Amino acid sequence: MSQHSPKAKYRLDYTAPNYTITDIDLDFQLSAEVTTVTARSQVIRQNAQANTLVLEGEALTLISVNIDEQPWSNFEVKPQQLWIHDVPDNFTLTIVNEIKPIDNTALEGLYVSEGALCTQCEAEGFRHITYYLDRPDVLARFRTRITANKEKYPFLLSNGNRIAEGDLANNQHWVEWYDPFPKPSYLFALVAGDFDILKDKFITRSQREITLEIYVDRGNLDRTQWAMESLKNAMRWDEQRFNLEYDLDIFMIVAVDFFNMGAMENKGLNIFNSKFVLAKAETATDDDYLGIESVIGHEYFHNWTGNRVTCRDWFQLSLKEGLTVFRDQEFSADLGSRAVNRINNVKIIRGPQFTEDASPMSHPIRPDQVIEMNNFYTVTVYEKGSEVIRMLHTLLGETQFQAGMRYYFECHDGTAATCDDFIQAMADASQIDLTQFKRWYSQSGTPELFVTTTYNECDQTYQLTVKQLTPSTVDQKEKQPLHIPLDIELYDQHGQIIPLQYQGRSLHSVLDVNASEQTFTFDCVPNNPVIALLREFSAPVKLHYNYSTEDLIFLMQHATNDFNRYDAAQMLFNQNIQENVARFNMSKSIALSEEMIDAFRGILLSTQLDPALIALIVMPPSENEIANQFEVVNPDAIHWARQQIILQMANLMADEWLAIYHTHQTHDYHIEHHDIAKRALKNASLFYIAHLTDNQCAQRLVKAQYAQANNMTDTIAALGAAVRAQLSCRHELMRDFEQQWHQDGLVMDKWFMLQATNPAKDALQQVKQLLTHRSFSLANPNRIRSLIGAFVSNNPVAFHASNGQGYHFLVEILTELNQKNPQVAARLIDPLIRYKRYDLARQQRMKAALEQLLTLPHLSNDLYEKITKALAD
Ligand code: B3K
Ligand code: ZN
Repeated sequence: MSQHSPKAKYRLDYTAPNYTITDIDLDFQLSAEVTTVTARSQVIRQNAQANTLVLEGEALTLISVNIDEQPWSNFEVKPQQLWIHDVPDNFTLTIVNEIKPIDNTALEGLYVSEGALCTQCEAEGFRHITYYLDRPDVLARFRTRITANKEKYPFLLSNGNRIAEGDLANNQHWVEWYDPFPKPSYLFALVAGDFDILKDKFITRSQREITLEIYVDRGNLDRTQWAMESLKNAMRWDEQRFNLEYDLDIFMIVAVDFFNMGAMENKGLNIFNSKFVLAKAETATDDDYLGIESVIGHEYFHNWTGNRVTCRDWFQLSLKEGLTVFRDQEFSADLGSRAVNRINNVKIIRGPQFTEDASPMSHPIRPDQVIEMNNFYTVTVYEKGSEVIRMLHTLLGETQFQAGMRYYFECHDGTAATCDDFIQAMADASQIDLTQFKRWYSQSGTPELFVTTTYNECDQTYQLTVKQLTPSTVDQKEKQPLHIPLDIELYDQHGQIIPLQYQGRSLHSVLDVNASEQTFTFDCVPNNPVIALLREFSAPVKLHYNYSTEDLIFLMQHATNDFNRYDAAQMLFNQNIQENVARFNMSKSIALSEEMIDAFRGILLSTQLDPALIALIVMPPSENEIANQFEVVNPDAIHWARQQIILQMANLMADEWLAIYHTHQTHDYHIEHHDIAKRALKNASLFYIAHLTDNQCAQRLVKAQYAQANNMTDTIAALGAAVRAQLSCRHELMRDFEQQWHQDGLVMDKWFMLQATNPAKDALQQVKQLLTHRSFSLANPNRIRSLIGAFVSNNPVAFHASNGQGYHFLVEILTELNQKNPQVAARLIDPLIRYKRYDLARQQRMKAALEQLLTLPHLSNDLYEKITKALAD
């Protein structure tokens, strides 16, 4: 058994801090081996009853404690805390301590990335730098002075504005920064290193000139242009759509190779995983470019939603994350294709988010109970959180929503707020009652809507009955009805919209579903209509409605909402997959209806639809999305059914794929939607072509595209098609790619990912061998995710192989990562904690693996929380 049992914290136990800190002066004497930190804080008692100041601190060597410039000995060093007794009401606290950045493999606090020093403080990393009131509701002004070797670290950066600098003896230099905006410690940042810099400026709408700087490893300047473009677009967009202007004189982004997540919104000094900064046509795909745009936007938007208004406590994380994801999604949708963005957002909800709801980690978007905060940076808090904001937007409309945002800032700028504060501001500004809506914050799980309809020919009425039900989740047995906006549309047999009305009043297309069961009646419906339900995915729910194949095909052709067209196609795929999973279990061969093929052929050849939308419509749901429709998941059956459908669609539509492939070629590489869309459809076609029975044709086109590609999107599409379809040319292409790119970690991540998701029987063996590949390192989170993460999450057949080898492998990896990088380890374990979703034989093996992990010496809180939840279930 594990040696400790960490205690959970509960949302309802929140109490205001006993002390606060208004100002802090930080002095760093930097070196990778030992850094000395002097923190001089202005402390004020807030609670008259308190007389001991309790500070958080981890892995620190304490040197001294002074109060009002005098040595203070009345303190105790506790595990992960410093208790300072009998302190005055109002005083200057000076703490000196040492840290060892070089030993910091967890990448939390101050650590080394490729020779540079950088920080990651959210959620509780600042306590790895110095003893502090490391909680988001303590807001202080930070002054930071950094001293370091000038050759090794020519650039010394921190939050705010650079106010002074100078040279010292022994090749040392110093820089001082001051951030006038009070902030919690999690937004503190420091970077020291040698970089290339891309500089630019932005003139705000009030004519202030902002200096923009992007810092990257030397030699990478030619990959920074797009990030800068995205940053300026984000700044402009936030002014135009949200009326929000940047507030400091400088905005910096630093790209580092070693980073646990995507990026971090530190005030004025965003630190990014280099994956979300660096791009040029030869190394980055269209998706990479769009990912950069979205993450640059996301972190920039946090300046208001997160930094100017922050979270009172970590249970409120969705206050900043759900809202900021909503803002970045809208940014991407306004700049690019709204439909494509919406569909990709929905795929995350239907894939990973629904999976999380059905797992031992199920939690509301505002969790109630947390052991390790880092475990709650989840798709539920982020993506479902964003869906909740989107539903508010749907209910209020853009104008009222923006009025609510204005009011929110009016009330809470410069403070640490709660989710309830946000909803209250929205309700007050719009005068809409959001009492029931608030349940979305406290109730976990995936709501299901069961819809039935009846048409009455005599009085030309149409009735829609909606039942809602949220199945129990591990964390919460009882569920209550939610306020669900259900956006619908009715069509006559020609595809014309039938206006919604009742007794002479026209009705809004968004229905307020708020009871366990309710019926909506529409009159003047001239004939039995086809109904489009959940337009634009108006709520993060599972929808059940008995659509006929004919209706689905009709909606693919006629729905006015692009998401609905896609969704109809998904439902069609799902019907067929479910039938064929049943056939697999009876050892029968694949059966596909001809009308389904015809419907997809029609979409593929449409000249009206955006090619990017077509590319999404013709792809079956992922194996993980499919799995969410089954009580008991059979990865082999799901893989087989999906694969067979792909083979059928490839061959039955061979001529069409080839024609589309040839008519959708692009020449010069441009990052604009028109070209991205063309490439998307061309590469979807190539994917199907690779699956043709005419193997020669498949190999010829795949090899030709690989050889001729002038951009990574086309290169990786060719390589991916070869691997997915197991073409024999894949070996030579993969070898060639490796030779060309082995020195470039970010590019190699694409290659590792293909190896990891290879449908070949020996995928696991390959993955194991690649652990010693010259481009791989278990110290770099990007490499871990692209090889190991992709294998355990996106190669379900291999990971869940019935011999249990996949589980053994994960246990070995987690054993190694448990102490080295707990955050990354805890993400990798997710597929294992969901054992209840599989057959008994697999369950037993998965459970045994979890039990083995629980005996690890020094099990991290991160893994402990997930394993114990899983085993308790
Ligand atoms: N706020 C950071 C995430 C921090 C994660 C800490 N484990 C990035 C973001 O959401 O913008
Ligand atoms: Zn965020």
